[in-house]
This record gives sequence, C-alpha cells and structure tokens, in this order.
Amino acid sequence: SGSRSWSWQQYLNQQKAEAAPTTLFTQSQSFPSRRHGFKVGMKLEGVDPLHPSMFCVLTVAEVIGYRLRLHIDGYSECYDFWVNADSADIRPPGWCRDHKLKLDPPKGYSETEFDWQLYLQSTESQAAPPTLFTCHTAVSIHLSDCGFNVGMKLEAVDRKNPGLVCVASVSNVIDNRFLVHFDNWDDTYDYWCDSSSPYIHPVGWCEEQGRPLTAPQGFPNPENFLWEEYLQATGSIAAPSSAFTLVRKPGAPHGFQVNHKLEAVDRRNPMLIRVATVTDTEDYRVKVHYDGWPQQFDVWCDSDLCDLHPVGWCQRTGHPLEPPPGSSPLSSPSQGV
Ligand code: MLY
Repeated sequence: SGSRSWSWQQYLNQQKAEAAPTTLFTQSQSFPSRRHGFKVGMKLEGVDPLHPSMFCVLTVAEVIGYRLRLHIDGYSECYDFWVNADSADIRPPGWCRDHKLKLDPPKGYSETEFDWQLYLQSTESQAAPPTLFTCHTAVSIHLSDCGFNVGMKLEAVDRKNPGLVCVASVSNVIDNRFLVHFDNWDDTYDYWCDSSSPYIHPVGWCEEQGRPLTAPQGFPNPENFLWEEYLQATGSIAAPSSAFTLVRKPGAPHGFQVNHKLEAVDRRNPMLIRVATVTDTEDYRVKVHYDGWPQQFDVWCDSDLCDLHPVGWCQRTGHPLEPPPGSSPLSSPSQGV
C-alpha cells in the first residue's frame, strides 16, 4: 500500500532533487522497446554469473516485470540469479551446440549424454523460443569481427581486485563481446566486455604508464616478466592496439552527477529495486546510495551496469519499486489527503 501512494514526482519535489536524465542511461538500462515473452518454466542457456566462462542449462523460475529469476538446472536455488529480459547473457536452447561452445549440463548429466530434445521431453518443459531473445543468432554472424580473437593477450584490470592490472587472455568471443581470462587463474575472475571497456589495455600499457603489471599466477620471478618472451613461450599474439576502441575523455564520461536520482537493483537482495541516489562519481563508476538506508550499504557500480535504471523504469515495466523506508507518507490524490 505504501508503494501505491508513493510518487516519484512528489518525492523529487520534496527532496529538491533531479532525476538522472534518461539520456545518461545505456540501451540495456533504459526503457525496453518491447514486451518480453518469457514464461515461468521455459528453459534456456546462459552464462553462469559465478563462472563466467561456463554456459549452463537454465529455467525461468520467476518473472517480475522485465526481469527474470533464472535457476541453474540441477543446482541449489541459492545460485538463482536475476537478469533483464534483454540480457546478452541468455540464449535459446541449442545455441551453444550451434556455436560450438561447451554447455555445462544439469547436475547429474554427463556432457556427452545431454540432449536438449530428450531433456525437454523428460522434464515436460518448453524451450524458450529464439524470437524471445534480443541477441538473435543471425545478428552474430554479421557482428563477429570485433578485432579480438581467442588466445590473444592483453593487460586487464582484475575487477575483483581493481588495484591490479594483470596478464590476461581473450578466452571466448561472442558477437561483439569477449571473455577476459587471467592467465593461470580460475574462471571466477573472468568477465565479459566489449572493445570499449575501460578495464582492458593493450600489451605494453603498464610499462608505458609506469604501473606494475601482475604476472600470471606461479610465474617464476614475476618481477622479470617480459611480454616478448611470454608471447613467444606461449605461442600467442597480443591483441592489436587498434582493437581497443575506448576514446578517453577527461572527467566522468558517463555524465551522472551527485544527487541524481535513479532506480537501482538492491545488491544484497537483487529481487528488489530501490529508490536511489548517486552520491559520488568516478570516470566509469557511480556510487549508489539506497534512499533511506544507512550509508554503509552504498555501493560503487559501473555507470553502465544493467541494474541501474532511469526514474519511472519500474512503473513502465511492471516491477514494484521499493520506496525509501520511513520516507514521510506522501499524499496521493486517490486518498484525498
Ligand atoms: N589476494 C587474492 C588475489 C587474487 C588476484 C587474482 N587476479 C590476479 C586474477 C587471492 O590470492 O585470492
């Protein structure tokens, strides 16, 4: 009931604050251009968020507005995760086979014995039709050359340890996105990005910048790491510097400003979207404060994170919006207060 009578317009007036302009949001953060057709029970393939190198078998477990809770078949519900319906990380059944990618089968199935047709029959479930996916297979053929190929080496920020720039490889390429993998580390540090990511640099960047480069795990005397020798020893080539397309402008290129209001997925309870405020900015990141919550819950995120949305997104997509707890109850015309 609280959320029914809560209104952004009144809240913005009362707080003397501004909504972050919709032009600052990327396409995947903005208002969707069409309805989605996903239904609970449909099966699909997608990237495992905890192991970004793996595609796994998923079931739509819950649909709220434009967001889907996905379940990894055969595994505990504690691994369920939320995506927007237009996520680039989800694909229709058969997609991995068609693209010669390894699909991690549901727990209990071996890779060789897993067969989608039989699986759909035995689980009496429906494959999510390919038309529901934003990234159609046909498109990928045209966009395939992003300049990064599997095996190419680069220098990349370890986003779990953002102080480190490390020796890394391109370990997969899909459409215009590729998977960054850190040499000799497990895939839990991997991430998907495109050629404009601020977290990737060509071989030699650290030396040029006078910054330390973190050698591959277990590298004998890492302080003597030399790219030339390493490329030769591993029989690999550097990603060409022309493939890195970030054009760096000074200042915060995203345009978000302190006090801009927006709607943000709650990082601790990703089922919820909250009224939020930008409280600090960096070149490619914003600090998000959940209105009405202590500052200790503030989170830094990439400005293009698909869990940030313009004011009005929840209403437009049919998702509940969590108003600030304890915000003074606002009057609504229907209540005549
Ligand atoms: N202290 C961390 C550092 C891991 C860094 C991994 N990067 C380079 C991919 C640890 O040892 O877990």
